Amino acid sequence: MQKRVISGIQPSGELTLGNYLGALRRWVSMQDHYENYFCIVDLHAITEPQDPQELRRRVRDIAAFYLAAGLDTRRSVIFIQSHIRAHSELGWILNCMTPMGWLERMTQFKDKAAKGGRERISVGVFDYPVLMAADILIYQAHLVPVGDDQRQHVELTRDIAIRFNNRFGETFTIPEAFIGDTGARIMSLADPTQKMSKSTEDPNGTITLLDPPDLVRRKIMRAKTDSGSEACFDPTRPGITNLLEIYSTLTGLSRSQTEDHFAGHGYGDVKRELADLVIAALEPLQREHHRYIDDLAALDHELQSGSDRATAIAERTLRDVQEKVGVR
Ligand code: ATP
Ligand code: LTN
Repeated sequence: MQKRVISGIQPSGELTLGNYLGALRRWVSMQDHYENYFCIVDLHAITEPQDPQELRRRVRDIAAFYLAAGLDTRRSVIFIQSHIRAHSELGWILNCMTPMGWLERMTQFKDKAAKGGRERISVGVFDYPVLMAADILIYQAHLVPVGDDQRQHVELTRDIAIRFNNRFGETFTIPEAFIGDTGARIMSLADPTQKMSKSTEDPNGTITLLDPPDLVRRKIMRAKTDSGSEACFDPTRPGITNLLEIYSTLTGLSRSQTEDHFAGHGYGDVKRELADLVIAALEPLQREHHRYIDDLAALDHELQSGSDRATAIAERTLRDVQEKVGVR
């Protein structure tokens, strides 16, 4: 039996190069070896305020990118999280078994609480990891391919599953985070100490998957680097390190091969070559994306059939959990 894989992206902004390298591109490469579930986690996106129309548009936009990047509905179940009610229902049951202290230790929550203030951020932000645990556990997934920022959430999912199994008997598969050696943490081009992220306010730091070539080039040429000149991976020089990291992830070269490639070249050369590389990588993605967006009826049809397949599996787990807990 093939192992099961589940992952998802929030429709909280335009997809970024970080989402592509840390998540989407890896999913595509794993597709043949696993039984795959990939969703668009709209219920997670609404933990922050979203415009309803814009949210609906982005869900389809991301679905189009899933397909454009090469996810194939014959090999992967592609669906929208909110279409499967069982995620929310399992989420509630898991809420009742998760100590608040566990959630208070989540760095994503702590960061958001520090920035937004506890009076402003929603309970959803606090509870976010429990819904994510439900997403994962409901499919009895073995592996969760994500970027480095999600490692702690997958650990929490394991803790929740182990605790449930101990109390009610073997119920959930204990999942593992599956994080790449490269590309797991692409940093902002404007502030390389911060993660590149789709909901950030600084557009110069983020390359989105729909950026036209001239904009990609401009952002990369203006990327913040230090005053050094030698192109090498060095944690004290996060700007150039980030550019080299993107380069090595896209080319498949190791870090030392990347340094050898740029030996004797300055930062300007790295930026020029990287810009060409990123533009070339985005071109087919953008072309295919347009093709899927041009036929929304076909896209919706694919999403509907993904929901049907996902529902069948999710309902089975939910029923088992409800019976064990005594609410069925
Ligand atoms: P937001 O800004 O709304 O938090 P995000 O851009 O961080 O969004 P998510 O939807 O939270 O994206 O994450 C989707 C997937 O992309 C996750 O697997 C996450 O780990 C990965 N990912 C996000 N940003 C990066 C990044 N900068 N580098 C590598 N992987 C990333
Ligand atoms: N929190 C994740 C998105 C997410 C997810 C999931 C990832 C929600 N549910 C289930 C993997 C499996 C993030 O990437 N920000």
